Amino acid sequence: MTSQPSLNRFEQLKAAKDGLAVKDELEQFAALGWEAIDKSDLEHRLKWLGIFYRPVTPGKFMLRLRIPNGIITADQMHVLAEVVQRYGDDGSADITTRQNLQLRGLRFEDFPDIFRRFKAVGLTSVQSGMDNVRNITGSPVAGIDGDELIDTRDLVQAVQDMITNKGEGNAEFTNLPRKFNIAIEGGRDNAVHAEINDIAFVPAYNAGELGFNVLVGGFFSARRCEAAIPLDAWVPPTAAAVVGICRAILTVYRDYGLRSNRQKARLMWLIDEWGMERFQAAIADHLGHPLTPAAAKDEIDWDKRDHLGVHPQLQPGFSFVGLHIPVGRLDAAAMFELARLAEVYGNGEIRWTVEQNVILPFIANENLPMFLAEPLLERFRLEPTPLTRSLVSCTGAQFCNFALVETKQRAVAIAQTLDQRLDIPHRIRIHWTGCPNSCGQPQVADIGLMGTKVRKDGKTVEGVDIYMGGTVGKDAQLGTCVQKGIACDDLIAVLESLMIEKLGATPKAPAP
Ligand code: SRM
Ligand code: SF4
Repeated sequence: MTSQPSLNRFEQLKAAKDGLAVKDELEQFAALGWEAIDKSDLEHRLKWLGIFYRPVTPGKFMLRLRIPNGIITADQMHVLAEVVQRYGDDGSADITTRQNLQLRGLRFEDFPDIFRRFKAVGLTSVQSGMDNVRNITGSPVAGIDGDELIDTRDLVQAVQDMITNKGEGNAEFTNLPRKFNIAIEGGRDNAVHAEINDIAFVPAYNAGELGFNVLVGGFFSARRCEAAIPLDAWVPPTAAAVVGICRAILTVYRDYGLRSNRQKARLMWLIDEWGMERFQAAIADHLGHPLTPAAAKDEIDWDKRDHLGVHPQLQPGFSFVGLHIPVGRLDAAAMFELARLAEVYGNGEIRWTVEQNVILPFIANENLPMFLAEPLLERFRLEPTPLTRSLVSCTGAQFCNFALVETKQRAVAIAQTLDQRLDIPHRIRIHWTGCPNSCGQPQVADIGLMGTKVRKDGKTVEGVDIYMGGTVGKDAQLGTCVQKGIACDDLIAVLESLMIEKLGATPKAPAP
């Protein structure tokens, strides 16, 4: 590691004791009770196991999983549903903006048992928080999309296995300077938002051979948001090549990433400080061979799909069906039902999307009518109303102590109201995020709403800054802030005007 002027307090915390060390102490912590756990272990190191203490709901913990490529089996889902069910009304799960699941309401004393059950079905939550690589995203229709270029599933799994030592925890990569995101896109529509990841792989032909161009340094933070930039490197679509370059970049970042100011610790800040040439040379040095220059163009040339509804599958005679899960919130009953539907009608797979929705693949076409009549589809619809359809929301004030506003419930209520009032000719993607950390990715949305506090009638109330102009798919571009400090109570009127003036919406004709 380079010597750096002074280490920030999180670096000191990690130097005092590695985050992963709590793995061996879990049984003891559970026996003692969470109140007896040292504060720095409770609030920080437990995140290396995916366990998040929630100051908003003390004693009710959140567990963030790792779901490579967003795919789980019905057996795994069954276990997750059983875990959530234990906690009655406190238990729930959220589909995250990284194609992942977070379980809520968990009691600390149950974690040893929960982890034993996870191990039995091949689930892991290791290294999913703090200064680790987050859930690795891949094309949600990998292996079932007739237009796919590269199947990302094994590649994502191989990268996760390298980083986490097959889910057991890997001390080599548990002390990065900051969080780190990796995405592998195998389709033409950039379903994973490649450009907002620290490393992104996008399909590209190099002299007729299909592989990936590599992008680096994309990230959002309260201080700065950047789209990823080309590393000017191309790799073949093999696990060895993809894992190799991820390992090289992570090693360089781990050893040279900036550790004094935590606000400047993401990968892009190191690239800025070094310049791309020096960064590339360091990666090549680690690989032991020069980088193959990037292909002149990538193959992302479609608009982004949302996968809702029934779609013919690569495999003849089968369809995949995308169901809309309002702002990604699930309860135990819905989780059991999804597992059942996947088993009865599909091949047992359940897939999550970064839009916080679900895809059930391998539904035999002759069974579609029966499947489409299942009661769960009245709740999780194939064709929701236009604004509800493309709604994404971060956790917000219900569980997140960074939040400046409540997000999920408000997001749904406002979308439903505007859906009743407006005819929407084109999809309008609205993303809510409860604070400037941007977990809800407001910068990729047509309309992004970022929580803030505003003064109204002499009082401080919940409000938002409005972002617009985010585009996805081909030519993806980050949106920017267009209006600041709108009180949430005034938001419906402001959004209604914006949609009419700028996005082609028209008021619905009054009912006769
Ligand atoms: Fe995030 C911190 C939730 C995706 C940027 N994020 C948090 C914490 C852990 C804060 C906390 O301890 O309370 C939130 C947990 C709240 C809770 O109880 O759920 C949280 N982030 C989420 C999730 C659940 C939002 C969602 O509803 O989907 C997403 C979980 C993804 C996953 O499965 O791992 C989530 N977070 C993101 C994304 C979007 C993405 O990855 O595409 C971003 C922006 C992209 C990026 O990171 O470059 C994001 N989260 C942050 C940041 C700002 C990072 C920075 O460099 O400053 C923080 C704050 C931090 O890390 O200090 C943060
Ligand atoms: Fe919490 Fe802010 Fe992230 Fe929303 S954006 S989950 S409020 S940290």
